[in-house]
Amino acid sequence: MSNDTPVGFPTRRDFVRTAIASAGLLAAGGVRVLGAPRPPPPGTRNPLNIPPIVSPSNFDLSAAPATVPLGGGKYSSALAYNTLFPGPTFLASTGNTASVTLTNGLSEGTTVHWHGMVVPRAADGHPQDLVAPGGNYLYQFPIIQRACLNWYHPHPHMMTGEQVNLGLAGAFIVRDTEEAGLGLPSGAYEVPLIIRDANFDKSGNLIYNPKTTGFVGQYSLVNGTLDAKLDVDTALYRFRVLNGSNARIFRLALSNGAPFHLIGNDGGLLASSVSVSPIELSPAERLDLLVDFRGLPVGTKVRDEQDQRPAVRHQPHRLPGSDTSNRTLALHNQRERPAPRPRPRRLLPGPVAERRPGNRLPVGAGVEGHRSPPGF
Ligand SMILES: [Cu+2]
Repeated sequence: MSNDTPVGFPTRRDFVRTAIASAGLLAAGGVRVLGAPRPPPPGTRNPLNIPPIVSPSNFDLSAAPATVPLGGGKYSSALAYNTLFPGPTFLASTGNTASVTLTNGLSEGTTVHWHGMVVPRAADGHPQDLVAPGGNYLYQFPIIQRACLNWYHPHPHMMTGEQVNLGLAGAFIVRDTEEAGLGLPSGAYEVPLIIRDANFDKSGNLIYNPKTTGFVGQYSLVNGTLDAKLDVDTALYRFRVLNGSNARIFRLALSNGAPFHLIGNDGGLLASSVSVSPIELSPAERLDLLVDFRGLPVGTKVRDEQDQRPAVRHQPHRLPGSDTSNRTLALHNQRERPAPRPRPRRLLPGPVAERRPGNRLPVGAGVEGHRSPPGF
């Protein structure tokens, strides 16, 4: 599919959309699951799923098979946390305590690993702490780290890739006073984007069919939505982006050439914002991006292009036959509204996070996201 494929949405308010590739799949019983082998016509975009936000304080989390909506009346079997795909977004602040009880409704063992979180060993969901089918496990830990987008997913031995790929993943947002003082976009102006690839069987159900180099899917999902869209206002937006793929690197850019304003990564807020385009995102990595629609006339269409680069973790390289020009997201500025709050004084450009003695900026949480402090 060409990056230049015209995308007109004359009757639609606008959005973030995912252009999904080409092949058509049919569900059992004749229910159409995926689109025909052409760009979907105008008006068929699916509203971007935004997972519900929950507190991790005394929360019951189930992992079990479920049937989940992909948008547009299409459904897939999946493995899901609390029947949601992705799972609910945990939101907590530094100083809170997480108490999450997992109930394993799968037919195999699982754990919950808190990727990027600083947790005690017993709460980290290590493979040796496997929770048997039908079993429960209480993950309890104080939140002792900076504001950051983290995520949670299974980590059982030899089954992690499949369980994550089939749907078990969700976001975990940590807030702190440092972040609160910046006046960043919030509420509807702070949007999680969990981007991943996917493959489907002939019935339209998610399948995990990895090669020796990892799993590479033909389709893109954003927050579990195929061909997603999101209305945006003439405002500053904060996109919390996670690459939830197994082996695919995403390369993101705005089609009008405007840069992203990168304000954070796996380690939380950066010391200063950085204007960058394109930007690459490897599996499990996170980006904290500001996109400014305030200077664009209403009706301006800005696509978020993607260049999907399959890669082997630790050894990024392109694979033969890979799709390297697949459009993923499109942003269409449609609604004239004032920004929710004044332009953050210290952003665009300028310092983001305070540099304080002893407050080193951790860049990356480690490849596997384990950051348990010594003796913890
Ligand atoms: Cu992880």
